[in-house]
Amino acid sequence: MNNIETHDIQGIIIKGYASLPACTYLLLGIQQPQQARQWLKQLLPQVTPAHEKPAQQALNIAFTYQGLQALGLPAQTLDSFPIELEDGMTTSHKQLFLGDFDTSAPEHWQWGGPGNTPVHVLLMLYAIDEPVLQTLQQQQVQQLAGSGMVIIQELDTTVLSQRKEHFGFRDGIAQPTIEGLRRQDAPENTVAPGEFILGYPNSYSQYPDTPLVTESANSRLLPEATHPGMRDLGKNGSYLVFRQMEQDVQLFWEYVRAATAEEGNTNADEMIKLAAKMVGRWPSGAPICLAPDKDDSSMENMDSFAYRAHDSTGLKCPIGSHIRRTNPRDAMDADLKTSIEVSNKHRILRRGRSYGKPVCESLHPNDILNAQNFEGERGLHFICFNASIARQFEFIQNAWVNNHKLFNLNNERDPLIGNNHHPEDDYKTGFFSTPQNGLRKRYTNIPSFVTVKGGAYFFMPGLKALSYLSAL
Ligand code: N7H
Repeated sequence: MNNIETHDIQGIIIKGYASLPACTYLLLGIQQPQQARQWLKQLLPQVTPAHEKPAQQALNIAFTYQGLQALGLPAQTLDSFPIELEDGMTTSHKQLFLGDFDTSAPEHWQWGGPGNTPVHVLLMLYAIDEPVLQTLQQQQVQQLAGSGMVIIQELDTTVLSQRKEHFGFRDGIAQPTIEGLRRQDAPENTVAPGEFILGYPNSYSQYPDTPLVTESANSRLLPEATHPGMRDLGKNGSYLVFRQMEQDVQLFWEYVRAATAEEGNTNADEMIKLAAKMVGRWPSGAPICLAPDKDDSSMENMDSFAYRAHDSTGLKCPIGSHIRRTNPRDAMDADLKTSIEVSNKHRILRRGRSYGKPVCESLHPNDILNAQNFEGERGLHFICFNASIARQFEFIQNAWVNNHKLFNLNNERDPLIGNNHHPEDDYKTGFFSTPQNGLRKRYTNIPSFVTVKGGAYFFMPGLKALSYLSAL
């Protein structure tokens, strides 16, 4: 079994901090490298490692490529990071790859876009409640004053009832279990640690590529690399993907209401069923392939299911639904074992939080539709970890979410988060089909329910690597 060094891994990679519901993200820029390194040095004891179970608060930190550069990391080391980190999310190639067009185009972003102040550091603050968070945030803001750093944005988050996100669906249920940690899970959901944490074998039984530094007095605290004379800066680190995604809750529920209305009258059951088919789970969280007819809250945390045996054609959970696209499990076009192996080479650890005021407290679909006030921005600060941004997050986004021919579907993208504004398309709305016994039913003119408002790729170093960076 792998000896996973949880004392050197930052906590948020391995834990979701469910017991710390209050959270804020600070986006920072480095102005004075020397002072910034000094700031980082005094921050080190406050960084939460993964072996701790923080009762009151937690703090984690990550850097963009430009941030590592601004901190003073030598070019040779910067060159050993993957090209995805250097390119970021906003080159024209990445725009095509991720599907960020029209209102989601990087030129409209609130942060991380070409017209915004470059983001260097992401400081993640978690607390047991709002007052503790406020104190932690104030302390951090004070420590940042005169530190050679500038606060670019403070991104707040919101706790929604019953672990729901703004559309009204329970979230954060399906997560891969990291092999070698104490939690046991079914083999098909147990994934090699090197898929998420650098320095451990991945699903190919290989060590992920890792950034390297030359041997020096400072780098001697880092583990030896396989290359002679080099040290491993990546060990116990991970890559963090951040996308701020605004959700148009009214547009979503109005669409499914109108699409299922009978002679102009709302059919609440059919409306919720169509929404659940788009997600692949009912609002309670119950997987629609196990509860095909109606919601069943006794299955709200159920994640032990697959598609091939009971739902190979998508009669229950449509092939184009959000969860079937983002993790096809055993339903890839291959034998069962290979299918699970292939799906598991594209898993991510999701760690995001919602932001903005909910349209209503209960987040029940009927209450959402009757809500009085839809003003204001709300959405998901989507955050995930992976050891290869290209093979994991970008693959999911490009080859599955935005692939309009996935599994022989025709002109369909992810109904929730797919981008329907691809410049090569002559249609600017989406399609979604629900297979039926007989003819499939095809929904048309699906607008974009989600708009990307910001984003960046970050490297979250291990604790020893943080210490090395602070002494550059
Ligand atoms: Fe998704 N949603 O609220 O509808 N997602 N997601 N996601 N997502 C999932 O299983 C949602 C986004 C994945 O293993 C659920 O925990 C929303 C991006 C993956 O079965 C719900 C947004 C990407 C899974 C949502 C959003 C993914 C998943 C079901 C943006 C990656 C697990 C609850 C605003 C590119 C699939 C659960 C599995 C589940 C929603 C974004 C990926 C309810 C609103 C950008 C891998």
